[in-house]
Amino acid sequence: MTESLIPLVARAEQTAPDRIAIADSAGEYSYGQLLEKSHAIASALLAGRADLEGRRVAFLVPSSFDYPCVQWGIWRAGGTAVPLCTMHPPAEWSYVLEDSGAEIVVAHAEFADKLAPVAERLGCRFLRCEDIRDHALGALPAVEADRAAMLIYTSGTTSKPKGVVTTHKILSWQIRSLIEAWGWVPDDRTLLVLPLHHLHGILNVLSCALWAGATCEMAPRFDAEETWAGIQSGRLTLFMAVPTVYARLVKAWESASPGKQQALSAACRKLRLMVCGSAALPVVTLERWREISGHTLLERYGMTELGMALSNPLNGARLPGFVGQALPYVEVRLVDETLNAVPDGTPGQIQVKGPTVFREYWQRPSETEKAFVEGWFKTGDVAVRENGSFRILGRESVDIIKTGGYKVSALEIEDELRNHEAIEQCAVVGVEDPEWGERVAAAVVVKEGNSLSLDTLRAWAKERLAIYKVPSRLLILPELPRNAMGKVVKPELAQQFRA
Ligand code: MCA
Ligand code: AMP
Repeated sequence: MTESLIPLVARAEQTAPDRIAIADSAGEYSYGQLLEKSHAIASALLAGRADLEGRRVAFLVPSSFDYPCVQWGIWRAGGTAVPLCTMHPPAEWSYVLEDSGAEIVVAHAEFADKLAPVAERLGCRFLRCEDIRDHALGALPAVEADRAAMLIYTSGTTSKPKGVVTTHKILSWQIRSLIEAWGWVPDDRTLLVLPLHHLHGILNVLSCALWAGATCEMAPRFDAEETWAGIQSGRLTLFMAVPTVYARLVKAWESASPGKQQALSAACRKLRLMVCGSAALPVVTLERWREISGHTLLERYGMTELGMALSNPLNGARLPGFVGQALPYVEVRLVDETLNAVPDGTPGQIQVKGPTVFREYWQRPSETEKAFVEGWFKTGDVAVRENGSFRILGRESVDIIKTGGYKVSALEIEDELRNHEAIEQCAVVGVEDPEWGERVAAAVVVKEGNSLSLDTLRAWAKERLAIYKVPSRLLILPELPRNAMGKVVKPELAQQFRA
């Protein structure tokens, strides 16, 4: 058979077929099995066609061996993979299916009954994982590396999430950069505890492991006790997560008996690397983790549009509060409003260029155009460089909130809350929190004669929004603080929550 043009698949074809690629709660699966199952799924998706020609295929599969089988199956059939989130309510799935124009939807048995009506309403072809994973192997198209591989939805300064289009070539540069920087080898074994509708889990953990010919253990979701058990197994060499996960692991360690604490700490020392990112790692968490595990977490900075851009070194000093330097194949500049490079010690916007940068926002040409200047992607994040290392200071927009490592848009949440029958006006802000980084906080003016509690608002919002977008703080105010132009003064509102 001819070698796949999809770089990640081609790597697997060169890996010994009996090497273990994935371990999940049901067992262990080799690279050979991954190639065979993804071929079977690709054949079922094609259903007699020669090539899906970039058609979007959405899939809802929990973190398990089935996930890469379906993802690669979509790729090998020539489709664009659109991952859906297992925790999302149907309203969020519906938005992604509609916006991406998904033609086919694949669901794992656990979610099929909930997703089928959404897919059918939108006229998508609906397939159950168990019906396609053993399909007869057919001919596969030649899928060039320039073809779209993934559409990942990310919130931004617009109300609704946008689809970030990454090609196979871009994804392969994003992977190569991390393989080189963090020294992935075939003997590595990692544990994936992150959701698989975002890049951190998809790229840094799953795809890097599979590129390296290493093994990825896939947990269905993060659980502090089970993650500690994974670390204690002595099998792992690498672990990557968001700051909230490390904060939870610290909490679980602190509630263990002294004997258990000692055993857990000793187990951490068997790992060669522990990485943290997706949101600012509080220095207190870094230090507490160092006391517990003996590891200085390697903090890095990334974005759905870029993969990873900045990283502390694998070998060499990792500075608390800093995210290090540009990764291989990534160019990074810090500029002021006039696009002049700022000197060391002066804040500027992070802008990024290189083969790892995404192609476009799906069907949003003007948003794509606005996101770049002189060929550089404008991250909207502000940083300073000190002694050659970058320190993130924050974001230019108050409307972007990072909570539990998830980026959410205050505008999207406000738009949804305005549909609540008791809400007259509302404004959403992020409020600092030691566990979540930031919490989603809503200030509301209720309509006359109505009342609203946090519990009723949360129950209502959970039907419409992802759990991490649902406000966990509520302030009922007689009026919102506004400036002379009538615009809500969000910093003042955030201050009221802090008070
Ligand atoms: C859930 N809860 C929250 C939040 N999320 N409360 C406040 N803020 C939140 N963000 C509440 C739920 O409502 C629930 O309460 C209770 O917490 C437990 O919910 P659960 O879903 O079980 O939480 P969890 O599973 O423990 O979630 C914690 C988590 C998760 C594992 C840290 O948030 C997570 O997986 N985060 C990672 C996200 C990620 O991968 N981001 C990467 C984006 P109740 O019971 O009352 O309802 S990619 C990126 O950022 C770039 C590329 C990069 O640089 O990596
Ligand atoms: P996302 O759009 O979900 O990919 O989130 C990307 C955003 O997460 C970046 O633009 C940053 O604001 C934030 N981020 C990622 N890593 C870090 C980090 N190490 N420190 C601070 N912020 C980070």
